[in-house]
Amino acid sequence: MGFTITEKILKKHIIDGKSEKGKEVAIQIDQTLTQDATGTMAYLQFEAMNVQKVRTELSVSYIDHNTVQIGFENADDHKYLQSVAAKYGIVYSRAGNGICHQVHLERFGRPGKTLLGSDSHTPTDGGIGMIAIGAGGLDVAVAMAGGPFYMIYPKIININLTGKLKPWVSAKDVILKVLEIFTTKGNVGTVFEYTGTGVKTLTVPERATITNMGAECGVTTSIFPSDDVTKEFLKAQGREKDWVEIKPDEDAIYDKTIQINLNELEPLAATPHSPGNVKKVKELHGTEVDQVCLGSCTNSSYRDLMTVAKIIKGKKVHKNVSFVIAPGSKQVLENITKDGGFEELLSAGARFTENACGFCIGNSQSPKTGGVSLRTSNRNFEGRSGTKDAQVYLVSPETAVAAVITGKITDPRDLEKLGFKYPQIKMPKKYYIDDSMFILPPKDGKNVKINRGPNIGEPPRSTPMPQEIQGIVTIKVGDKITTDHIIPAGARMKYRSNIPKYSEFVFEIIDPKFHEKAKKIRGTGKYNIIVGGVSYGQGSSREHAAICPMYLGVKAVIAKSLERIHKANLVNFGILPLKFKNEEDYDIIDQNDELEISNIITLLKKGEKLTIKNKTKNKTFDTEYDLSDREKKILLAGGTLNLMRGKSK
Ligand code: MIC
Ligand code: SF4
Repeated sequence: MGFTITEKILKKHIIDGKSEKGKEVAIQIDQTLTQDATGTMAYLQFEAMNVQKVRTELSVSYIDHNTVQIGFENADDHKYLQSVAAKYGIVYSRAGNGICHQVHLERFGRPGKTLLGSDSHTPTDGGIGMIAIGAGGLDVAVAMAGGPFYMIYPKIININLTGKLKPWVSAKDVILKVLEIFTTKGNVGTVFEYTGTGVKTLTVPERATITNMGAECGVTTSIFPSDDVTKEFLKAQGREKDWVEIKPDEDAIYDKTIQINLNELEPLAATPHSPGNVKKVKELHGTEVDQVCLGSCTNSSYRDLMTVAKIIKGKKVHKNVSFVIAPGSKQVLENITKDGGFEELLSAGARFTENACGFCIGNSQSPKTGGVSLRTSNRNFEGRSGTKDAQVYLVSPETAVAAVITGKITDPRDLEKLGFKYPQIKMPKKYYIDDSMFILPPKDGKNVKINRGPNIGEPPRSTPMPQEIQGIVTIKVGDKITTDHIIPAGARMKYRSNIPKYSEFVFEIIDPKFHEKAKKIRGTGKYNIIVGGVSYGQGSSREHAAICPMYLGVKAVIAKSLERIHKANLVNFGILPLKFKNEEDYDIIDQNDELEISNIITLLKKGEKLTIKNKTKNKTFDTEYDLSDREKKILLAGGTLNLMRGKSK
């Protein structure tokens, strides 16, 4: 029996556990990446592990999220991160060098290796044939300290691509098609593996757009083969030696195969407020547009920006549209500048922002009240743009530029009727490369002093799991609650290193009084309990969506289903993640109900179901949990840091 690409790479990295679908395995991590918004907490936790130096082949600390720097907080974080990188042997990518995923793909991604990143879009590097997984900062800290990463041995779904994309249709439309098929829920514990004759028609950055947004389906990761196209890309990056061929065996067995004929795809858009609300662009035709944003880690490559530059060349941005561009990296910006694209975009009226996450995370370029914004990024959750009632659509660069020109949502194929030709962009044979924005660590960082500004606190710890939880349902939420709902980013993100302050914003967009209520309840000796619907904790990997609730005294989450990264973060911070055994029981709980969960330690150890008493309604209901023995130990100890401290005593 042959092997899939995923199996081939995992086989070489599994250090504990059996390759049995649905079972937990421990894998060795070759590379890690962090970004500044999750990184500070990850390194504070790493410091608490008392390790002299990172034990990975490569660890990179990127500054790309909080680069707006209003107030001292972000700059303090950056200095802290720079000093930690020097001390512990980590490469530091300075603010301005670009978005972690784009830069990592360009300069460090290696086929056949494993990458763990404290950002949910780490699977971007699956486009170069890596097993690249997003995780909470604490899991990345453990990997940097040489520990394994624990994952569920995945189901592998084969997405077989045939044909070739037609003009005006691009990689974003492929992943939007995948989102239409698989939606944003129900894909936990799965890997998407792309194969087929269509693969060779896609460049590495196009493949990376597809693997990047697999995160929106909630899969563990997505991966492409490493082939001649990969080799060409690495060669153009001056890294041909990093290439190895990886392809599935002819007789590889997949759990399921779906076919996508690239020829048959047409321009698609994700409509407000979920990446899974996919419609044909032609159905949205004519909607007036206020803003178009090109960039983010999804569509900010040389090819994306040059395509738009060549289409808009000689034209001007429509008078009602604000056209914002955030290039993915300094390398992209320098290359489009050398090849004339920058000038074409600038003279058309584009507003260039930093090579950073910027608009995508809502810390700048918020649209006007009720504004329609077309973005090439990957998430359009309500409020994420910084404007609660903004209508954000996710589209390809081609659909984006069509709106820039016409001022309306326009099927880009219609541009031909207006005399536009679809440009064929040649990928550079050799990129202009300047690595001067990376600061390499000294050989021996022992004497480096860590910079700690006043914004940098201690990583908080949880308390051991009690035998009994007497709690109040502080909030009951519906389906598809994202980590952006739980703890917003945007302007609030500057408090990432200050948990007491950041905690004031838990559930801000649903119930701004949540934190006051939660503190009051905890003050009475009771715990807070969150009740959620399907796919609770979608989206970002931010472990603050567990740390801040923990800080406010949340001890259990009961939901219809939980997303992978968030569930792991809950465990890491000692919060019990439970699922309703019968989904209908969700309906017999109301906000403010008092619940009692008894015999927790005893039943967890035995692996038996937990029956919860709703004291307010005088009813009971059963819950279940997917927890390995390792996760149970973490929960009982009150989180990973407590467990590690206990072990090292
Ligand atoms: C996101 O796209 O939501 C983020 C901001 O990159 C997050 C990480 C974070 O919250 O810092 C992610 O995707 O994990
Ligand atoms: Fe940055 Fe947006 Fe990508 Fe997250 S999704 S890493 S905020 S560009």
